[in-house]
Amino acid sequence: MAHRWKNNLSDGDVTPYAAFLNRRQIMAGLGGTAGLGLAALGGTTAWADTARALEPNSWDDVTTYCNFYEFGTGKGDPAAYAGQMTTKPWSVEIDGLVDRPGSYSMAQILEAMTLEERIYRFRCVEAWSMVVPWQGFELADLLALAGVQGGAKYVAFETLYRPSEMPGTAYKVLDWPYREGLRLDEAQHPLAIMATGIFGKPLPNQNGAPLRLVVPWKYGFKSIKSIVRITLTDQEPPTSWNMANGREYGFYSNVNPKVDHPRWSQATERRIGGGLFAGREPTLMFNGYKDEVASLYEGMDLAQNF
Ligand SMILES: Nc1nc2c(c(=O)[nH]1)N[C@H]1C(S)=C(S)[C@@H](COP(=O)(O)O)O[C@H]1N2
Ligand SMILES: [Mo]
Repeated sequence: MAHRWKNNLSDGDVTPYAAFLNRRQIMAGLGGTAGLGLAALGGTTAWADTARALEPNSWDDVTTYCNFYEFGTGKGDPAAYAGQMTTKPWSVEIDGLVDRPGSYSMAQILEAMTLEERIYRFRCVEAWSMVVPWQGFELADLLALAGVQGGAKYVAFETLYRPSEMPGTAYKVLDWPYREGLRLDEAQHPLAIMATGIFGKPLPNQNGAPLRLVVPWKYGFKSIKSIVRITLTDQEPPTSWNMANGREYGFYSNVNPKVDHPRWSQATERRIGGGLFAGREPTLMFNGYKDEVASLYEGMDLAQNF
C-alpha cells in the first residue's frame, strides 16, 4: 500500500535512502511474524526522530511498566498476567460503514500491510512518558483494506474481552470491553499506526499483542491494545475512559500542557527509566507532533474539546 509518511528524514540522517527501502522490503517479506532483531538490519533507524533526538527507553521499561487494566490496575500486573491471553489465532472484525465488512485474520492483515519501524514519544495522562521503537503499519492502510464509505466520520475500536484469561475484568473499574475512538481524519493521519511489534520483536502480550493502536500525539489511553473490532460510524463513539469519568477524560485527549487534568497538572512529565533523581521535563504541545497534527484541530477550542 502507498506509504504516505514524509516527515523526519533530515540531512543528519545517516541511513541512506536505498538501504532504508531495502530494509522495508526485508520487513515486509518477513510479514512481522519473525522476531527480527534490529542489529540484523544494520544501520540506524530511518524513522528515528533525529530532529528531537528521541532516545528510546529500554526493553525492560517498556515491557514491565504498563497499563492494561484487563489484567489489573497495577503497572506490573500486565507483565505478570497477560501471558495467559491467547493471541493465536486472532482476527479483527471490521464493520459499519465499510465496503468490505468481515472478519480479517492476522495473517490476512499482515499479508496486505507493509510493516515499518518508527520511534515515537508516548505519554500517559498520569504524566509519565517513554520513547518506544514500534513496528507496524498506518491505520489508514488497514481502513483502506476494508474500504471506508463516504458517510463515515469516526472509527471505533474494541479490545478482546475474555474474562477467563483476563483477571482484571472481574472488577468493574471500566465498562468492558475496553473501547476507544478517533475522528476519521485523525485515524487516517499517517502518524496513527497499528503496531505489531516493539524493538524489532513481536508485541509482548502486556503491550497489546497482536495488534494495538498507537496515536503519538494523544494520551496513552487512546492507544487501545489487543484490538478485535474496528467499526466505521457516523457518530462519535463511546469510549471507556470517557464513560468512566467524562469530566476527567475527553474524547480528544490530545497531549496539551495548557489543559490540566482536574486532579493534576499536565504541564510536565517524568521520563520512565530516567532514574530517581531525573527531573521532570516540560510537556510539548501534541506531544511534540504539533507541526504534523495541529491542522486537524484548526478552529477548535481545545480546552472545550479536551
Ligand atoms: N485494552 C486496553 N488498552 C489500553 C489500556 C488498557 O487498560 N486496556 N491502557 C491504556 C493506557 S492508559 C496506556 S498509558 C497505554 C499503555 O501502553 P503500554 O503499556 O504499552 O506502554 O495503553 C493504553 N491501552
Ligand atoms: Mo495511560
